[in-house]
Amino acid sequence: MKTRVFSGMQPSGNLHIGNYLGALKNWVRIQHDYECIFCIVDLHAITLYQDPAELRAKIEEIAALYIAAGIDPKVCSIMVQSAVPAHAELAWMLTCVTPVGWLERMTQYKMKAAKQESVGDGILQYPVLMAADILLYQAGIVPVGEDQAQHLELTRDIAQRFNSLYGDTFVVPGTSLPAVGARIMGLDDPTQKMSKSATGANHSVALLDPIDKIRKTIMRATTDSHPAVDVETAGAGVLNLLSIYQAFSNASDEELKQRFTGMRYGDFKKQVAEMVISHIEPFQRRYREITAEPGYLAGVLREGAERVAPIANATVRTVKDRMGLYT
Ligand code: ATP
Ligand code: LTN
Repeated sequence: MKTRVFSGMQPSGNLHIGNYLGALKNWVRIQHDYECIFCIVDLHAITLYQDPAELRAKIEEIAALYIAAGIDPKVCSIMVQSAVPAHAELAWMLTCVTPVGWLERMTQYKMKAAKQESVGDGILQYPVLMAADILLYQAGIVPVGEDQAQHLELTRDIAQRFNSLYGDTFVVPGTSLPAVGARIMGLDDPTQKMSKSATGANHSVALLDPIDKIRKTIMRATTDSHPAVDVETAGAGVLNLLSIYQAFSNASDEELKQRFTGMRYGDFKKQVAEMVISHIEPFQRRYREITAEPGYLAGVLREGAERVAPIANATVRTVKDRMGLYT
């Protein structure tokens, strides 16, 4: 049997080049080597308030972007988390074996909680639901960006704790981070991770941004006070642009050095912008084709859920049995 891969994104904003380079690009690369399930994690998105109409539209938008970026729905299962109730069911059972201290230690929880006056329980439970997503399918590989590495360690801890309490039940999954692009930083502030929920006008390049806007955002990216590129001494802003160029082009470190050393920032940024645009333009073309076909996405998502639900239901049945619940 092929190793199973599971990963997902929240339909909570506009997918950006960080999401693409940190995760989606890797999914496309490995889709033929494993049995892949790519999820749109709407139950995670509602841990922060989402406008219902916008959320519904975003779910199909993300599915269309997965396909536009190169995921083949005939080869992989593309599905919406809330369409398979086993995700929420297993999350409760895992909650009951998870010490609250493990959850309170999560960096992302601490950051999100610090921004809120009243902290919803969903923010704390978020990584348990993520563990359920993965363990439900006995996934061996989880390709994500670096910000999710801590949540995956927690997933392994939860799986091991369950296995030691109730007997071997779950595959303990591994993390798969890309060598370049695992953590793309904000273009307006290279000390902050590029994020869907950040609001600054020049923060990110979204996959559906107009081409002109992409060019402008990259040309305005924060750099440093040096006049020209020096790969050895570059500050965070220039390093971020170099990573973006390298991740899109698959250029080696040596090629990058030769191409850019001594180049003035304006010319350098132009080349980065053109590299990004040369990849994003075809995504946008395919996105328009996919969304113009009535009923196509709904069909892909229905089929995806139908394909994976039996796997998820079988795991829930085993877990209930192991825990002594009524089956
Ligand atoms: P939000 O800001 O709403 O939390 P996000 O931009 O972090 O959203 P997610 O849906 O949480 O996006 O993440 C989807 C995938 O993209 C995950 O695998 C995550 O690790 C990856 N990812 C997110 N941001 C980046 C980034 N800046 N660089 C590389 N990978 C990223
Ligand atoms: N928390 C992840 C999204 C996510 C996920 C998953 C990723 C939810 N469930 C399972 C991999 C596997 C994030 O990127 N914010």
